[in-house]
Amino acid sequence: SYLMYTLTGLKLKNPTILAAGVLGTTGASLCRVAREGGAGAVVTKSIGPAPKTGHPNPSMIRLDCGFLNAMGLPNPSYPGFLQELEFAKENSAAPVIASIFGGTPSEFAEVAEGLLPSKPDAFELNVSCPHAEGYGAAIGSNPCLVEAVTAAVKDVVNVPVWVKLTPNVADITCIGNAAESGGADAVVAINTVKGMAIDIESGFPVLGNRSGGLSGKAVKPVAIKCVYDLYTALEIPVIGVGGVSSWKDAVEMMMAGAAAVQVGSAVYDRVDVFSEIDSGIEAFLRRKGYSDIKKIIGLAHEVV
Ligand code: RRO
Repeated sequence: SYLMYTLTGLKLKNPTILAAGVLGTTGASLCRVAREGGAGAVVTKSIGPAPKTGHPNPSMIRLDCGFLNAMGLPNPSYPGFLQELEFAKENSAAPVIASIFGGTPSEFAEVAEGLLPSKPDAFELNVSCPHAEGYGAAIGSNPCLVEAVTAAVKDVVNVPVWVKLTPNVADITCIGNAAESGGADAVVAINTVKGMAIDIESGFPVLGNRSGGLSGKAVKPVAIKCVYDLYTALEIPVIGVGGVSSWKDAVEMMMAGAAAVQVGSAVYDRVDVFSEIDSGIEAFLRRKGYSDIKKIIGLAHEVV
């Protein structure tokens, strides 16, 4: 098929991947996204070193332009997730990537090692949650820490390691370079954009945590710019994520430089968004006379 290719050593049947967080908390839902949804790969909800209940409700709000969330990294910790990951690995129609987080390089390594028995196809290091005291952007905005976290995980695993970046920094390419120096096999851009919404009748911020991360349509141009800049700055592949809900969005992200695209918010409206995007990309390639998908990756950089 037009869409098959290899990404950081993983064979994918298409370039559309389930983003971390969305429908990624159980093995069964990951499998559903792979089979019914048609995703080329699936990423889990981020898993950490200790169980966390997350932030108080409401923790996710639908806005006109996307979603605002402050889930607060709810997860059962790596021992509690092993069975789910194992189920996903045994039954998924596509590669399964374990998203992990920690507060230090050694905690990241501990979580990665702890999940290895379930044989994830790759790891995605979440150094970019915008509202996670000590866990998220505190690490992801510090190049030295990003390099150390990446190197610590690379040291203990033999599968590809992707590093998910935050857009809430002055220059995302510095952080991307740090991940590459640490040995990352790919970067993923972007995690959510810091945001807030206030209910004017009560005067209260709408999220239980007051502020959180914005995703969906509103963030697509931010993601496109980040991917475009990272494509120029790095040698490793850039995986694009942020506001993709149609094949046109996916093609745009790939032209910016994305080697593959992740879909998050749009999955809440329809799990088969992956198949829909893939058919659209395939028809576009055919119409434009491109023999395979690699022809459009970074195309926007060639136009003078
Ligand atoms: O769980 C969350 O609140 C969360 C995470 Br870990 C993340 O990486 N990004 C996000 O928007 N929310």
